[in-house]
Amino acid sequence: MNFSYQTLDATSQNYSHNVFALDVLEGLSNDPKRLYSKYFYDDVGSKIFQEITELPEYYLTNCEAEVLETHKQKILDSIPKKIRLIELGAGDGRKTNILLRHFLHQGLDFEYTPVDISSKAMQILLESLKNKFAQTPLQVKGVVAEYFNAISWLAHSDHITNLVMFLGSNIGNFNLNEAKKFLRYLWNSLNDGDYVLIGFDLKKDISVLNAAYNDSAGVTRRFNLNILQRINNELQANFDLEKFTHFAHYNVVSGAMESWLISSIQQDVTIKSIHKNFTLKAWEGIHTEYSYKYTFENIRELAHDTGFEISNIFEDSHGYFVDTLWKV
Ligand code: AVJ
Repeated sequence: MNFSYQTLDATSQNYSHNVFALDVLEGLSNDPKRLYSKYFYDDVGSKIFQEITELPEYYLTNCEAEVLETHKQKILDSIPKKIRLIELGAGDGRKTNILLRHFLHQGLDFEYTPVDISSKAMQILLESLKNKFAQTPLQVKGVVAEYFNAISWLAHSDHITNLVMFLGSNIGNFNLNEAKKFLRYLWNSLNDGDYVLIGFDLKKDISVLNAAYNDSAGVTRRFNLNILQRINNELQANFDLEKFTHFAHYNVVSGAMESWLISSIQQDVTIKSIHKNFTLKAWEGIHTEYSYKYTFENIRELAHDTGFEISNIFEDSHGYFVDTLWKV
């Protein structure tokens, strides 16, 4: 058993701090105002997201766990006996444990490389893996980085077949163009014969979608508001969080759940670290997230347009969620 992690340079404190400030400046200057959803995942936000995955309304995590549990052997049968398992946006690794345990049990020769944007989340993940896999030969080499940086870093590696996992419908945060850009970049960084396992949340009954992003315990509201708290903390701003409403709805045209924070009053916000003031009008919204939903046809088109070949589609019993195995 061997566990370690490294932080890629580009995510080091100073650099990411400036980029955060610039992205906030650009986003709040936009009409409508917007913030990038990747900024949800500071240490606090990663923890709140983990709470979301345990909500009864947030079906995605349980459905995907069911998919992985049901199809773990088929996934294993589809890949070589020696691989490197890379997971983008690993989070707390709860679903991945299903595969790790099965792969170890069946004697797959592999090393696990979780990638996450939050170093705290990475530390917690390594701790939990240490506890769960103490008696096993599991090798873990984590990377704290954003997706694109991680991919270009991983491109340097060779010889061994990669299986890149991008689970949980993380891809849903990208619009179609961003998803294509990301997948082409991934395709180009990988080698012939490498695999990608991607989770997609399927288009479904709107009431199921709405409930998942408007949970009754208000955890998603806290998750959404945390992005403003983060700006208050890190960029010395003064958003009045109490005066914001969490609003999430399905956009039929784009096929995405959209999350907004809507100010119920006019607010003059000062962001000291970038010397900027912004005015939010009463009932003005800040867009914070897209969670795109897919049909099978959307998925086939996406794979086709980015160079991949779909080798398998694994669906849960509700028809809510799929994990799809793609080949380079
Ligand atoms: C982690 C991006 C898959 O979009 O469903 C959960 C994040 N946002 N509730 C999603 C999220 C609100 C989640 N992903």
